Amino acid sequence: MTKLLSGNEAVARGAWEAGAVLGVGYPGTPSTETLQNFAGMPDVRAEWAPNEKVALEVASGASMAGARVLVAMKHVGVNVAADPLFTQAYIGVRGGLVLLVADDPGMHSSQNEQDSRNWGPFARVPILEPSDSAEALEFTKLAFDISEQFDIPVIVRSTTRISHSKSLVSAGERAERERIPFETDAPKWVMMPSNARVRRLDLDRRVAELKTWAQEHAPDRVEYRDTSLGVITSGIAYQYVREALPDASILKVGMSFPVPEQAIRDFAARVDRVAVVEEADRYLRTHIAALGVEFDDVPLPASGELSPGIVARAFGSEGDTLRGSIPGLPARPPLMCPGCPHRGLYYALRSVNAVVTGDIGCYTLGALPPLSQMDSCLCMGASIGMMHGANVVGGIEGRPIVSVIGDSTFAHSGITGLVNVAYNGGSGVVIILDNRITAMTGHQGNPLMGRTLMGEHSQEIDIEKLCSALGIESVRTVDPHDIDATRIVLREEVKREGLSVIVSRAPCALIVPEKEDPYAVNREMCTACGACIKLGCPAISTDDDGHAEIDITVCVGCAQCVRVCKFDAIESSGSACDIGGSV
Ligand SMILES: Cc1ncc(C[n+]2csc(CCOP(=O)(O)OP(=O)(O)O)c2C)c(N)n1
Repeated sequence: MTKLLSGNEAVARGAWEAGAVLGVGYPGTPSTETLQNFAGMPDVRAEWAPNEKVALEVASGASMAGARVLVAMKHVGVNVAADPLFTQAYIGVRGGLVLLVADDPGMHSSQNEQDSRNWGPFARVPILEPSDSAEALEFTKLAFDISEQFDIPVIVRSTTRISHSKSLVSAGERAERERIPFETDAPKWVMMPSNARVRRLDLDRRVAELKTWAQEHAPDRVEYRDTSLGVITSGIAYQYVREALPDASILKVGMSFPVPEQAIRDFAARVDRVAVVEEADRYLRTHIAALGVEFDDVPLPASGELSPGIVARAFGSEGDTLRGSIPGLPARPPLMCPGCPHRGLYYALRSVNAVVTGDIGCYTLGALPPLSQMDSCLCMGASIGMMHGANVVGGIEGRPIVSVIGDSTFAHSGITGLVNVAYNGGSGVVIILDNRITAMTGHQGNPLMGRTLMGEHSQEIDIEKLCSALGIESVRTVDPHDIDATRIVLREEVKREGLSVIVSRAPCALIVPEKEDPYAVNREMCTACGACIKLGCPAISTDDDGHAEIDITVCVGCAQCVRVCKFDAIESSGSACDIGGSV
């Protein structure tokens, strides 16, 4: 059956066809839809874990129990999961264990750029690299077979363009598999030094066997056309090479670890000139150079995404490019939505002149003008540790240090940071922005709000009780839409000695079932003071005289602007002006 699927959908389908019974992961663009799609397949269970490390550990247990299991995360998630990943390679698997890792070259929605092919030689795990959805499905199925045949976890590496673009796949049936029976096997599964030393050597043996197998069976593809130029490429870069250099011969690497050494040598021997086109790191180039195979080092960018145009230009031709900015277009920076509760919290935060250690989520947008209330953003969970680090070296300019962290991020890796501050007797104000959802990645559930990926209700974690259980004396809750009340609590807490937590709780504007009536500006009362504009709400703009205007089609009636207006110039839209019909 032919279907039009995105790469993420195809990986989910491939895992299902391969008989995987469990999918587990943590959301992260561009990987998120993989698990969401898997969750919708019959006869499977799928779970969001609080973070990627836990996800991989759950997968490890499922594999030990003999089941096939898919794990999905974005590239930075593998950093979090690296601890179990490296040792899982020593242990190997019982049921096949496949890890979908989606990289984000060009950082469309990430804090850094990483080339996950490097995990291959680093952790000694095989890597398969699809270049379209059909391969995403086929390679995922193959990955499960390789995993069980060579007793090893396998990475399927995708990138944004593979994960998010749709192409045709040939969908098959699900292979119903018998569960592999559990056997007690401590030398394999208990990684204490004496066992690990043995498994370390065994891992090298398994990778060597895989390398031999791969010479015949790896999903690499050779396409001979004009042999004056032979391009070695992989993943999405293959598509760009086909478009930019339609006559070139191509070796498309499908398994990027172990690197297909013999295939590279054979290909290089058949073409006059070899070039390598790869996105992100010099991964293939480093390995090919180590083989002693000569190639033309064409000028490719060292970071960011490739495109057909970039590839064409690297080979000296003009090359069209569909991408790139069109001159003269106004910039459209990302914005918090109208009615976003984070906005109210940041507006209130202005009043305490704090150094704010930030974290990752929609609330990172508080770093942008006009709010400009974030001084750092390192990685998920870092806000609390950074606050503590800055405080224990004597603070910063005598200013209070406040950390801001979202609910999903707090569950991901903030709790341990908070335990650390409590344990070490640290100080500072931790603000947990509890908008009842993992908003930034598209509204996934998380342990603090108690809805699972299968749509079940589960125990909602009580943040206030959790913090109290850590011995934190001051744990307060505010409604961030109520800016004055929030400001009062912030002022009190930054003056307090020691550690305190403020839970800023109001649901994400996109999950509030009923919108309130919109507001409008009474021009007679408006003094053009600009206070409401400083909220940075997309519904508020100014006219030529500097008076505020509210777009009633955008306003959701959160009333934050009403609260910051000292002149009572913002009123219910019905009473302030004729808005011409119902809204
Ligand atoms: C290690 C890692 N995993 C996943 C992500 C993707 N990611 C960025 S923010 C975020 C969650 C944000 O949710 P929350 O903390 O609740 O804040 P909100 O967006 O709801 O304001 C996720 C999953 C990431 N950046 N790093």
